[in-house]
Parts: sequence; C-alpha cells; structure tokens
Amino acid sequence: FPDNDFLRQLPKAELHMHLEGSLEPELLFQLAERNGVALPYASVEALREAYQFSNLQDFLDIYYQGAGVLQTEQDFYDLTWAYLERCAADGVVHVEPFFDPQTHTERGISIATQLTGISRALADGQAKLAISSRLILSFLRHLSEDDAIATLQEALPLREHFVAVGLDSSEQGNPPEGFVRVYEMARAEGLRAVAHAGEEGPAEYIWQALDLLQVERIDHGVRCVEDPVLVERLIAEQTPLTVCPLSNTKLKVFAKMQDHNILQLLEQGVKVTINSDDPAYFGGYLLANFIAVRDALDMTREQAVALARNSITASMLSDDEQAGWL
Ligand code: ES4
Ligand code: ZN
Repeated sequence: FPDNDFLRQLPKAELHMHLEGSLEPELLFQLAERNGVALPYASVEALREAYQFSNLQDFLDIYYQGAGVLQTEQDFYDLTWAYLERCAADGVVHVEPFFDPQTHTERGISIATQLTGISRALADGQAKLAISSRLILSFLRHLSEDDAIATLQEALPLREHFVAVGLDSSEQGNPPEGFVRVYEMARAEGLRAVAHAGEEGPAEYIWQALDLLQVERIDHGVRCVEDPVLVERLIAEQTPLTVCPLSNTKLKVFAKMQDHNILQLLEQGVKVTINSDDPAYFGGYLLANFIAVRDALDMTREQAVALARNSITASMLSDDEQAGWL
C-alpha cells in the first residue's frame, strides 16, 4: 500500500474546497481580535471542541458563524494564503477553490473586497509556491435565485478573477431546478459550471444538475449509487465527481470511513477525485484525506495514482497545462 511520502509526492489537484472552510481556529481568533469581533467561545480549544456535527446543517451553522470574522481584503488574503501553504506541504500543484460571496455581502462586505484579497493570494501562490489556480464563485442554495442573480451581477465587473460558478449550502429541499436562470446567465458570460449534488440530497438532484444546470462536474455525488442508470451515465460521459471522504464521515453521510463508496465507484469506472471540502472543520487537508481512505479502505498504489491522475484530468486546466502533470 502507498506510504505517506508516496501519496505526498503524487502531483494532485484539489477541485472541491471552500476557502471559508479552511479558516483554522487559530486564525479565526486572530482575525476576531484584529477586527473587534466578539466570539461565543473562550479559547481555540473550546472552539475546536464545538466541531462535532450530526449532519450538513449542523456544520453550516458553525461555518457561517466562523466566517463572520472575515472583514478586510487582508483577511481574505490571509485565509487564502494559509490554505495554499498547506497545499504546498501536501504536494498539491493546482487548486480550484470555491468562495461564497453571499456569506459576506450579507454582512456588508463587497465582492470586490473579497475577490481582490483572494486573487492576490492566488497570484502569490503561483509566483512563490508554483501552485496554479482557478477560482469558483458559489451561490448559496438556501437563498433565492434572485439573490444569486444579484450576486452574479455584482461580480461580473470582476469577471477576470473567477472562471466558474458553483452551488452549495443546505441541499435537501433546495434542488438545482431552482437555479436554472442564473446558471444560464453565467454560461452566457462564458463561465463554466459545477454544482454540489447528491451529498445529502437524492440522485434526482444529480440528474437536475447535469440536465438543467449543464454542469461539467458534480461536487460530492456519492448518492449516485442509488440510481444504476445514473451511474451508467456518469461512467459513459466521464463526468467527474469531486468526493470529500473526511467531510462525508464528519457529516454522517457515511457512518464510518470503512463504509465509504469512493473506491467502489473508482473500480466501476466513475471518474472520482479526493478533496478536503472544509479542511479546518473536518480534520485535515488533501493529503489527510488520501491517508484516511488508504487506511480505511486498503487503497492500492494503482488506485492512489488513478485518483491523483483523475484530479488533474477533471480540472479546468487546458490539455497542455494538464500534460505537464500526467
Ligand atoms: C459545504 Cl460540506 C458542504 N456542503 C454544502 N455546502 C457547503 N459549503 C461549505 N461546505
Ligand atoms: Zn463542498
């Protein structure tokens, strides 16, 4: 089985992570102090102890509360830069992170403030760490489609900073069919499209994301197994699934890592990748996710190589850019 160094040195891309989900308790406390924000936790340790979730909504409540300390352009820079340093340590060569603009515009922080801080860190990541990146603007599905459209309109003048749109937050009861217009508008602007589907929601939401939103990747997608016809389609079209093993166990999508279906999907021919989702909340960054899958599911070297390779070929890098890592 592949040892940690073997997994670290494999060139890997991370295609599913939320920048706000890489806010470590230490930085969260620092930013709270810097910005004069009162926290309902006495210490870094007390905050970490609160990171016990029984489902997605449990997590989202604490994640949105944590994001409240992010206020200035420098805060968004520091958040993004800390993530990129973790990537460098894990052998991640390319990242396609999400940011959730509505989490911050709701608090009076402009998309320009968010995007300039994030972009400056991503540019430094390329210059100083040789990590390439493409940023994804993600809509919150618990808010209305009109709110998503207003968000897209506010972001379009900063169009050069992001390449795609995504859809995240509370999945059940907020199906993709509610966001057809905003995805149409985004695609008309030349933006690419992905969406979370089939994490807690049913296989039907994966069909909708593919057929109605015309996404090129499904974020999570692990509930596809409940519909064999859908699995056949994902294999035939080689639609990537950006799977997040530690996230899925922390949020009880699977009771334990031994129950996770990622290697079954890989062996069936589905183009699955490994990702960290919200690494500060779920117990580890990309390498920790590879290690957790190896340890629980006896991942072979060949499977590790295939997963790393899938992360490159499922990325939004051009064929020429991908070729350098294959
Ligand atoms: C998320 Cl794990 C997960 N699922 C849906 N939306 C999210 N936003 C941040 N993490
Ligand atoms: Zn996610």
